[in-house]
Amino acid sequence: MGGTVSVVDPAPGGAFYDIPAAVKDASGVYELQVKQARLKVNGTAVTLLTYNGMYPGPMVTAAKGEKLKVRLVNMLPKTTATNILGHPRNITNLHTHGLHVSPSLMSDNVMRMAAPGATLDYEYDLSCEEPGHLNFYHPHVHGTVAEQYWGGLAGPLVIADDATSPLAGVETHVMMIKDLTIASGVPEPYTSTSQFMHGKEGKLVMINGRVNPVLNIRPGQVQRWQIVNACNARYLKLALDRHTMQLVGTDGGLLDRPYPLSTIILAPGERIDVLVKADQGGGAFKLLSLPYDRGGMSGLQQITLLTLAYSGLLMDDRIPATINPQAQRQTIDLAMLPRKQITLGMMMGKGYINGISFTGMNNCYTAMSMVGDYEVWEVYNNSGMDHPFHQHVNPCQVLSINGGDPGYASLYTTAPAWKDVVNIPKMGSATLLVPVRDYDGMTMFHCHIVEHEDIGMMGAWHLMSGPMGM
Ligand SMILES: [Cu+2]
Repeated sequence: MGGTVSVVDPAPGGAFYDIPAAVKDASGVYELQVKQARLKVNGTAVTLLTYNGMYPGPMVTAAKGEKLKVRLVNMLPKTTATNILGHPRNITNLHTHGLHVSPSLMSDNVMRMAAPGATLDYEYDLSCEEPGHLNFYHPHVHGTVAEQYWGGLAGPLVIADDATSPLAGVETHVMMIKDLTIASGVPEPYTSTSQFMHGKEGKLVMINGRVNPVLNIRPGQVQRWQIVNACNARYLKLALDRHTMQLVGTDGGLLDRPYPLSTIILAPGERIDVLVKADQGGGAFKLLSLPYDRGGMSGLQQITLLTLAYSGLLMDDRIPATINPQAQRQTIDLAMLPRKQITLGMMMGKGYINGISFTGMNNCYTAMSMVGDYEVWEVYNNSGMDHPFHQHVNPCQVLSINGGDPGYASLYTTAPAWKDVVNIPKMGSATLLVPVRDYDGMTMFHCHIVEHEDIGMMGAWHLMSGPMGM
């Protein structure tokens, strides 16, 4: 849209809220109960969809090599109601966004669904995961993702650091950034297909469910912030007043070293892991989301997300020079690799991938890949709006981006970053190197403006093992 920037600068709120850890039961299972809960958000009572009555959901932590077990209990009321897209309400499931795990059976299998009253047991083999990797969980039932996610269903999922990691002792805060508009005590309902075309952006933009919380930092201290953009459609362009953010991790895990940045774009579904050093002596500083034109209809906003307040005794923390020496850009001859062209489109209230609007696994564009191959994916955006392209199971590295923000393109085409969400700029494109590793089965890729996923901007991805596989 462009034009005038509106400034959203709420007064500093209460103390920063760290999301409580989920608790395992006696058999080592995390139980996530999906239920409605009446909560106060920014002083207003609202009935949200929650995991265990919490907004955002509790923090699930696990370690590389573990078997992570989650029991999802759907305690939403039984209903015959459908949403305006015609999909039955209150059916849900769990997607572990970012985990490199099997898409089959009891693992990250988004084809399973739980009706109200039903339970789904999940078990994830984390042998191929990355230490220090920031992920999150949310529902993935086609046609109702946007409403359930907007209604509150999302929580962090963190893979623990190695004990020897230079980040292991650093004070760490997980930040789920999520927006919401409250209307008559509920999340503002979807009333038109144009809301699915634009994607909802909320009037409240919150960190861990709080408006402009105050986070204390000691002068000279280094803190680690693990940040998730869990908004439906809102792009964030983060900047911390008078401070440099040192990027140490992205969607797929930790980088080789810190990358100093004054601003960084975080599209819906993307994550970053940053170090912040309190090197300004004293004072209070705003974490802002700067205006970003994604081509939607929401206009340009500058939003104060958090206030960083210096307090306490002086420290002399250092930013580590190296973080994860294993992180590398893949150097592979691209000439012989299989190539795929994937074109994202929008028309008349529907989203498309290669001309097909997803309505089910038997009616969608299906990409087929051999486990063990590296592939080059050319992803094109034929619309006037940015789309954050998300693929399950296998993260990629970005080879090139045409269009959009030059800083975003230069960062992700040079750093050894693994990505499961890549912003494809309006009328632009990106080329991705996709290793198809470890797991066969059926999974998906889609736009992570979740409204676009619900109206069909999703495809199936058949990971096949065979003579060349595994
Ligand atoms: Cu989209």
